[in-house]
Amino acid sequence: MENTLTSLIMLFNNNRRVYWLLIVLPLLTTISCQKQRQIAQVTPPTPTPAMGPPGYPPPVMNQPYPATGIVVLINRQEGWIEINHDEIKGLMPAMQMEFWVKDKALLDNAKAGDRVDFTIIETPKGEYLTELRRATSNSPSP
Ligand SMILES: [Cu+2]
Repeated sequence: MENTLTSLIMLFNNNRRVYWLLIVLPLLTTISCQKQRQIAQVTPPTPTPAMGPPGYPPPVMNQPYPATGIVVLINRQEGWIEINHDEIKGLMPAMQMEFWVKDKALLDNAKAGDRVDFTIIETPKGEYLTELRRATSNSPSP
């Protein structure tokens, strides 16, 4: 074990490429995951991974994560909403992505272009949006 550690440290010291790999590989994985998500829009939520994105802890199951963002697209028929969201503290950095909603009626609370407050819950079966409302503050009034 200690030998492995020592050789790892040596590798780090001697080879700056390893740093690159450590930085670039997770980034690439994240990007390709996002692409897959966009292509496979009709697939139900994938199980929540045990690990969070780079720099984030593993998601806590069944804990509500409050979030904010701007609605990009709503698919009432399939029951998902695409949101350009700000950082969700403790869960993920800012990005544009789709969320499956627990209840399709939630989708009547907003339309594309709205700034929204919403809540995300992680379950072993996937990630769901459980609350959605138009933001009261910071919203450019129409
Ligand atoms: Cu996200």
